[in-house]
Amino acid sequence: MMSWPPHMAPFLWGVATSSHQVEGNNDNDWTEWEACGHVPDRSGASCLHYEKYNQDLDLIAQVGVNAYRYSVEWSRIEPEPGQFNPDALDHYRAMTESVIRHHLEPVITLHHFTLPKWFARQGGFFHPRAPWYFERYVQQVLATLGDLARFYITINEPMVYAVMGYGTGQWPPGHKSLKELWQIAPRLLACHRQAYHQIKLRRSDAMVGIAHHLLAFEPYNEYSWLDRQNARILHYLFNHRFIQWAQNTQDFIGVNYYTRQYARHRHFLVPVMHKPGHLLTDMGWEIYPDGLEKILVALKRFDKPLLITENGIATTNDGVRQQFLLDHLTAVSRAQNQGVMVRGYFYWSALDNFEWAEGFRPRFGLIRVDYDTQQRSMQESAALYRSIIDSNRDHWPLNVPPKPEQRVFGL
Ligand code: IFM
Repeated sequence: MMSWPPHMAPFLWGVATSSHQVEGNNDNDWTEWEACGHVPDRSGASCLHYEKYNQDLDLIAQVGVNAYRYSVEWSRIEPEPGQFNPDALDHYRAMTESVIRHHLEPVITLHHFTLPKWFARQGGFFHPRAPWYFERYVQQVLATLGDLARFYITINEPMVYAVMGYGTGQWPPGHKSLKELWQIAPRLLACHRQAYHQIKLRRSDAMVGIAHHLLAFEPYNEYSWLDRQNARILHYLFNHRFIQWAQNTQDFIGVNYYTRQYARHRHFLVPVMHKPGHLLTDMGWEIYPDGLEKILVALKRFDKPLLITENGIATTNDGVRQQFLLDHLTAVSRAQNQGVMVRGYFYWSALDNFEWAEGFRPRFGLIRVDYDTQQRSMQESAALYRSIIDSNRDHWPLNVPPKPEQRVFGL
């Protein structure tokens, strides 16, 4: 098994964002999609993180984390094919230097859903030369950031990208095609592999992985054999298949976990979001911490270090967020007690941000953003996160749950 770098902090405690969701003023396939009225809001200025990153990093450092996961925006770096924008590259270098000055380990995502318009117009990842285009872009990023950053996530949530863009058509390019849904995943894998080797070539000690969105699939009716089989198939196709394919080109497995969905044989391969009566987030997702433990334990078979690259909740009730954080970290600690090698946890998200087809309504941030004034304010959950981190810096496995009487949440 690939060992974790010994010079690393024992556990990466982090927060995460992605370029298009926070930067503001991007110009990519998503801004085109927004302009066509497919989604309720346009990302517009968003959080102006592109300009305000120093101020945001001051706040992020106050949360007590030792790592920051963010993405670099391909459309800024390569606005026209083969033309690399030195200003954008300088920007990400300056930002990464600032991340390090704030005593944060940079964890850099190379593709987080958005594409340069020229690449999208040529078919995006379906272009026959897509792996080569992606590799050329990654080369530029590594030439700029390779000496500063060790951790890279090549692709964020390949299966979500496939389903939303080519299955349900809710995201660009808006296709609803079973054939394309089936074919896009191997294309993404080819790009990942090419990027993986390119990164290793430039920095042999780099830690490279993919951030996978993993859902806790369970049978709608646990007494139905057909529902149980349907759940197993979904679990394989959505959760494990890509990980298995990438087994030899991943130094860690990135886990983005949010919720459970139910498999029903009457809706083959189309899961039901939740059952009546469940406590839901502002995304309409069930809160299900046990699912995280199950997902982590099921990943033991891949024998790789795990980074929880995203876990968080959209809510305007910060008490619920605090409970969510505690319950999910407790689930992580239960998984660790079963021998699962979790090496980091990143809360999604550092800041409130542009939530794709849901626009600005869902509030995921530990730091609240007033979009009219661009004022930031720390949520109380940020202080709770800090206290958990402070008491677990060198603790293995995590010792998360405070005594029950200390739990005060506005539920
Ligand atoms: O906001 C997204 C993020 O871009 C990818 N993972 C899930 C988050 C919440 O939906």
